[in-house]
Amino acid sequence: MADQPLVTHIYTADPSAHVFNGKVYIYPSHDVKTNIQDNDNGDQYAMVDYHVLSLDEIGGAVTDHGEVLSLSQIPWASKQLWAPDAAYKDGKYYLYFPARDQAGVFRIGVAVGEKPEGPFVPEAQPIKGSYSIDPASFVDDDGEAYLYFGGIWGGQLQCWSSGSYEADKYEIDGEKEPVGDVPALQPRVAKLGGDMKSFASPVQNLAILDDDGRPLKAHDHDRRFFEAAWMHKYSGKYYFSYSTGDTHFLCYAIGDNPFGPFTYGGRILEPVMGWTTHHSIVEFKDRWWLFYHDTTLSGGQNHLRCVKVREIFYDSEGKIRLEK
Ligand code: FUB
Repeated sequence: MADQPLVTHIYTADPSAHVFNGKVYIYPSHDVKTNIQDNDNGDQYAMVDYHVLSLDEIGGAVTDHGEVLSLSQIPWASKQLWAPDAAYKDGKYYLYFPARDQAGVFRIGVAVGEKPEGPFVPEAQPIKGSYSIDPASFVDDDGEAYLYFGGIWGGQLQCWSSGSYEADKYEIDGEKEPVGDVPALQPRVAKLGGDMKSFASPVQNLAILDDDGRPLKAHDHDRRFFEAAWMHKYSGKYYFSYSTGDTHFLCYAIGDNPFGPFTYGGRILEPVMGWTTHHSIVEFKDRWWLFYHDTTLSGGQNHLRCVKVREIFYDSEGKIRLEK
């Protein structure tokens, strides 16, 4: 199982794993071939639908439930169905997904299903107040739900520093994000409403602090947030994990509540084959699992990735380890 793609009949990426009804369900991106050359805008990630995968056992057979939502069904979206996530509440399943709207601006949509494997019916409009990419939902033990999101460069988070969209915010200075000894861009979080289809709080910045309590700096590309948010809870603590993008690490930070602040905790995974790295963390049958992707199945083509899984462990201080 270790280091083997979960499926090889399609290319998959950005795996968001959840346990529903005693099974592991994976909500991945469905990568497709394209002639678009790789660029920093991510235009080569030209995905047009979603599939859902499920497993009864880690290491067992993987079921592909087929296409559960396609771009053609989403009235507001123009292209690029990027990393999705799913949540369950009160008998319904919610698929959260980013896509560019008709103006080319990334927004986050939601689609509703009766079963974890879909199909999912999209809302006519994106979530009001949403922007950028990589939604990660988190339903806390008290039933309150949150949506984490954001991704810089192609994911456009840098365009939202002022709260409204500025297409060329940093490119004016020939940069793509803040530089130097200033705070790095921060991921976003909002509380989800009881309908799971709207924000019930203002969108907030999520602070990731160093050991001295200062926000991570823009120059700190080994640790600053880039994209691929995930939230899980372990031993009463909130773990916010993410990709550092151009330095290709998966990192995590620990906090005492879903809004943070979070203190940088370390790396989960070193760079994999391929530019992007993305993940989710889930407990299944009393063991903890890291779902991630790389490009081994396509021989290293950045936009043709494959989802994998490996076990992770926590040491006595709550640090995440790849080995016991
Ligand atoms: O799959 C498209 C984008 O690549 C995702 O949204 C990012 O997290 C990166 O994995």
